Amino acid sequence: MTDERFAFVVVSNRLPVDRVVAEDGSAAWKQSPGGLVTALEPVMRLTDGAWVGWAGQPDVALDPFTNDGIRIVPLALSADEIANYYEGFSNDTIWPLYHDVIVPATYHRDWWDAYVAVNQRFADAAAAIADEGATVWVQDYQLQLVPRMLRLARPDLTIGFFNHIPFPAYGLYSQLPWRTQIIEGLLGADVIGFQRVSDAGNFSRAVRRLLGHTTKSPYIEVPADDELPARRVVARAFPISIDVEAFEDLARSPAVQARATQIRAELGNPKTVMLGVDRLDYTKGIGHRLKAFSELLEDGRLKVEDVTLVQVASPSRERVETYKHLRDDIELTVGRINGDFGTIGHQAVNYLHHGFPRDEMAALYLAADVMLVTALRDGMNLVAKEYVAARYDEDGVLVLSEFAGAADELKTALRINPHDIDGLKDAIMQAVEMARAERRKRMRSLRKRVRENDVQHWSRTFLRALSEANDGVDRYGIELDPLGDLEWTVERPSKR
Ligand code: GDG
Repeated sequence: MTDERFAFVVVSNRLPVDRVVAEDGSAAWKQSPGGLVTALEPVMRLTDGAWVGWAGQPDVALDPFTNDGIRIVPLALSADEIANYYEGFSNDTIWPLYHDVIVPATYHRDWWDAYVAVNQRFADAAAAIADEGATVWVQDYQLQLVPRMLRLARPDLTIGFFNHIPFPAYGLYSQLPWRTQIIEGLLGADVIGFQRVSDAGNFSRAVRRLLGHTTKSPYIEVPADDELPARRVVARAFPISIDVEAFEDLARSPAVQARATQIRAELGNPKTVMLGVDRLDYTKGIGHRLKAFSELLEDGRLKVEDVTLVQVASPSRERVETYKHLRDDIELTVGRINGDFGTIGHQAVNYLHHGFPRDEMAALYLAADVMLVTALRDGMNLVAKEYVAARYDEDGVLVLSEFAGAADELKTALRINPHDIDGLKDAIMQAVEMARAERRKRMRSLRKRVRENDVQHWSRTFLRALSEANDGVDRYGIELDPLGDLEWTVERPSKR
């Protein structure tokens, strides 16, 4: 390990960089372009912060190193741990349960044991490098036990937790055999952040039902137990976002604009290009979207000569059984739709099962007249916000599921219930036929909202809540100047 100490530590399952091994066996680090990295970068640089996480491959033990100004502290996981803690408990127990059991959640006691053991390792790693009085920000559902483990080891720390996925209603959550341990794990944090107000409400209800603690939003009064003193915990919504300015700059670049024109031309310049961009995940409602689209072709309300649906389905969790079945289902459906409705020269669905660079994503957003976000359940859905950020031309129509967290903010999108196929079909037609003036009006208002609540706003608000929850001191000194720009003036936390 290392004897370095840091005033600010982020802990997440995956590191913000991926270890890429070339064919000749040499390894290199590639920045993973997630919203989380963008969100935390400014504060990481100014605090000389460290990031603890797994490098994405089994049994790779590496020393800490610096990447692009951020200290990276890799944590090794064995192949067994990946199978049980990550693919098992995280992705086949918690993920389906927290997404309203769209597919059944699987409960295995040995997966739980691995989850506890690996969470303890993450907590130990963070405890070992956190300076006296440091702030540790734990990310997401793979690490829900870390806050309490960390507090037990290091009561001097200020601890935050952010849940990137939904928190389910108690009727579902109560299925979990380890429901009390998870709640107790999370309550080790000073501030627990959720995407939506309803997620924070579901969590507080679970705390009342399982532990009987007093809650008065946003506070939860946690009484003393055998190991920890009484504390007040904050649980509330902090809707995550994207780096809006960077995304818009990308979309405005001449190369991306030229590529957007080229994409439309390569599709045969149809009247309408529709787009879906998702990890290939059952939560995203890709099947519902394809069903609505194929029925519109079948009904003759859409013609294959006029409309093309581009569906980017980036590969995800390919070793988990449910995801293998999902891929087969989706690809069978796409094949059927293209077989039934395609002509020589006109493909109904342009299906792409691979990842793309960010500038290609921006070009796709610019090329798309209609963006389809039909998630059955989604913490936020950053794709919806990226589409809005890219549309500096104030054009394009966003069709947005009310089951995505983004629906709380993006009120002038065309809201849909993806289970209501007739309603979804009508919304798609409304989007295809919408007049330019109404498109502009709706997109302007979406853009205003997305600009106001960007990812810098998200991290700043969370860290301010964390400072206040602890001792009322805004130790990051995060202030808005009159123009609304961010100013970060960071003091090291006082020794306590
Ligand atoms: C989880 C929650 C929550 C996708 N394909 C490519 C690509 N992407 C990028 C998108 C977007 C991101 O990945 C996906 O973010 P989402 O929010 O849409 O969905 P999840 O991956 O499920 O994320 C979600 C999020 O965490 C943050 O808290 O919003 O609800 O489920 O940025 O653009 N990027 C590139 N190539 C691809 O092929 N470059």
